[in-house]
Amino acid sequence: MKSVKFCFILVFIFTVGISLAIPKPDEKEGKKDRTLERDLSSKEHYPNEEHNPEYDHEAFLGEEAKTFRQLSPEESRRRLGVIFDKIDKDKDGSVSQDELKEWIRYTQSRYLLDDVDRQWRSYNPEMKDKLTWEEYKKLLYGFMDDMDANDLDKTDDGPSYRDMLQRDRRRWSVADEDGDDALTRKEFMGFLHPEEMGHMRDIVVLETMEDIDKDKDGKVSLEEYIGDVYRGTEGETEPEWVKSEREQFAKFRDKNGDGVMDKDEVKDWIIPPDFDHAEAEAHHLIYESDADGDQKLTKEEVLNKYDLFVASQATDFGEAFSRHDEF
Ligand SMILES: [Ca+2]
Ligand SMILES: [Ca+2]
Ligand SMILES: [Ca+2]
Ligand SMILES: [Ca+2]
Repeated sequence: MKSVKFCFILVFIFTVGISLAIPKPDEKEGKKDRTLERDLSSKEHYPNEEHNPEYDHEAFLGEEAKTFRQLSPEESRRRLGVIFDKIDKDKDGSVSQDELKEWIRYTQSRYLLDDVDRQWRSYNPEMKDKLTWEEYKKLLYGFMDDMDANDLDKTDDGPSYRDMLQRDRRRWSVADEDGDDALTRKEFMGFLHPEEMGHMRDIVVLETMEDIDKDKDGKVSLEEYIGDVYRGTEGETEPEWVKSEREQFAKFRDKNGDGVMDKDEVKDWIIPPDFDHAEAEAHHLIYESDADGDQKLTKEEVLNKYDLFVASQATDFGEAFSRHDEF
């Protein structure tokens, strides 16, 4: 009985714990991406130099992009028209780059807030004002009480349970702005999404350093940098993307050219200071659809390019017309 419970808890830890509490690098075809500036989509915008429409759909609609994939072109366009009116905040009949940028930001923050909401409910089902460290620890790490000390320190190539607990503890303390050892929902958001909160960024850099800096000299060498994303087997030729990562390191990551990345260089890498994804995406969408070149989009211009903004199912009409949710 005990082992069944233990297995369950392990599964819980691995699915909930690791995916929620510990920052999980995105996997792109086996390649980790540690950049924490939140991308607008889990899809790459230009995979193999070709434009990926799904990137734009997710940037523009967030989670709702999935719903649009089920719609007929007619219904997809109709809903896009409704969205256009929402984006046009000043109601002048056209969408400016700023209005579009604000919309994309709103889409992204809605996704974030939904995620925090979901997790807050699951850790705090009674919806109390605060979640204490003891409550959180019991829920996520309570199983450790029954474990053998040796197992707690087992690393199998990743952090041990004890490491994970200590790391969570430290992150919790930084997220706990008023120092009462309990997190409000807002503080909990910083704990879950540290990349979103200015005061959490140093801890994100520190955690990343700890992951990558295997020899613990406080610097990330080229070997450590590559080792984080790629482990070649003996005799295997290095894939192209690993070669290009090596060049990236020399050209962009190691800014002062001393052969290693220090803490500031790691910070510039994972939290790029001046790239505004929402701005870039708004610019891209206008560039692609602004037929008369006045830097603003009319509803007609948007609808003419509806497949750039939203997806639709090209052929299946019948099913789509039976849907009447939320619009
Ligand atoms: Ca407008
Ligand atoms: Ca607090
Ligand atoms: Ca090192
Ligand atoms: Ca350097």
